[in-house]
Amino acid sequence: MKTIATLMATAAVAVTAAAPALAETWDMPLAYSATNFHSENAAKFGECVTSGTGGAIEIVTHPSGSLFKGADIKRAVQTGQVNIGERLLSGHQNENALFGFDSVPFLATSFEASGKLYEAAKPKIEEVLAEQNLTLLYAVPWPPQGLYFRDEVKTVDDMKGIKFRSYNNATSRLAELTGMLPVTIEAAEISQAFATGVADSMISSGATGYDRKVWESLNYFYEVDAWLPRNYVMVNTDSWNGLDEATQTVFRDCAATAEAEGLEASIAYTNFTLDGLREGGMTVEKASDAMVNGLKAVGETMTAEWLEASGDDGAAIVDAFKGMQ
Ligand code: PCA
Repeated sequence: MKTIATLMATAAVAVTAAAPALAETWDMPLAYSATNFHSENAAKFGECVTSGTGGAIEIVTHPSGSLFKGADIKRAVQTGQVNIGERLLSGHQNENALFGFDSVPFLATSFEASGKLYEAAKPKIEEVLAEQNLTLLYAVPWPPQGLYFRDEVKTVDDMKGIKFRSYNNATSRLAELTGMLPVTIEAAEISQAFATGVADSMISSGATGYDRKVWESLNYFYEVDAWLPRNYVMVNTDSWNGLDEATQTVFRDCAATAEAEGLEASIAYTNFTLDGLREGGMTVEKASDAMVNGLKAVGETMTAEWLEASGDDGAAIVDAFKGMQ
C-alpha cells in the first residue's frame, strides 16, 4: 500500500513533468535596432523556438546593442555570459581573415552569388566557430553595399579626406585606399555620428540608411553592389550540447525558416529602402563608370590582401565558389 508520502512524491513528479519546470530564458543580444529586418527576423526566430519548445526555452532578443555592444556579442556567447546572439560575421575579420570572405569587393555582388559564396565558405566558417565553442545556426545577407556621402562625389579622387564610418576591417581598408579617414561606429550609433559630423560617409545597404534615417544628414547614395555581408546567429556550444535532441530539432527548424525568410526580407528590402531614401530626399543613383572603375582598382588590392591573409583556406573558398558558377 502506498504511503501518503509516496503518493505526494509521485504527484510532484507528475507536476514537474507536465509543466516546463526547467523553463529557461535565453537572452539574445543583437547589434542592430529593433526595426531592422535582421532584428525583426531574430525576434520571429525567438518566438518560433519559444513556442516550439512549449516555453521550455524562452528566447528574449535585446536589439540595438542594449545588452552587449556589437563588438562584444561574440565573446559574450563564447564565454557563456549569454547562450545565443547575432552579429555581423565580417566583424570578426580582425581575428581571422576567413570571417571576411563575404566582404571581398566585387567577389559576389548579387543575392544569388552571395548565396553560393556562403555555401562555399560555410563548412570552414563552422569549423572555425566550433573551435571557439560556437555553433552556427543561421545567416542572412544584408542587401548590396553602396556608398553614402553628405556631398556629391563623382570619382574616387573626390573621396580624399572625407570622414568615413566603417563597420569592419574591409570597410576601414576601403577608406584608407580611397584616401578617406575611417572611424568605426556601430550602426545603432550612426544617426548621431552623421548629425554631429563625426562622419560624412559610409558604405552600407539601403536598409541600414533607411532604418537609421540617414537622409537627415546625408544626401547621396551611389549603388555600387560591392558585396553582401552577412549577419549570423550563434549558440554557445556547451549550451547547445545541453539541449536534448528534440529541442535541437526545434532550433534547427526555426533557424531554417529564419534563414529563408530573412533572405526574402533582404531581397524585398533592397528596392523598398532605396525608394525610402529617395522619399527622404536623397539622390539615389548607380555609381558612375568612373567611380566604379576607381573602386574596382581598390577592390583588386583588397582581394589580393585578403587572399594573402586567409591563405589556403581562403583560396579554397574562392575556388569552390568559382566552381559553382
Ligand atoms: N548594414 C550594416 C552592415 C552592412 C549593412 O548593410 C552596417 O552598416 O553596420
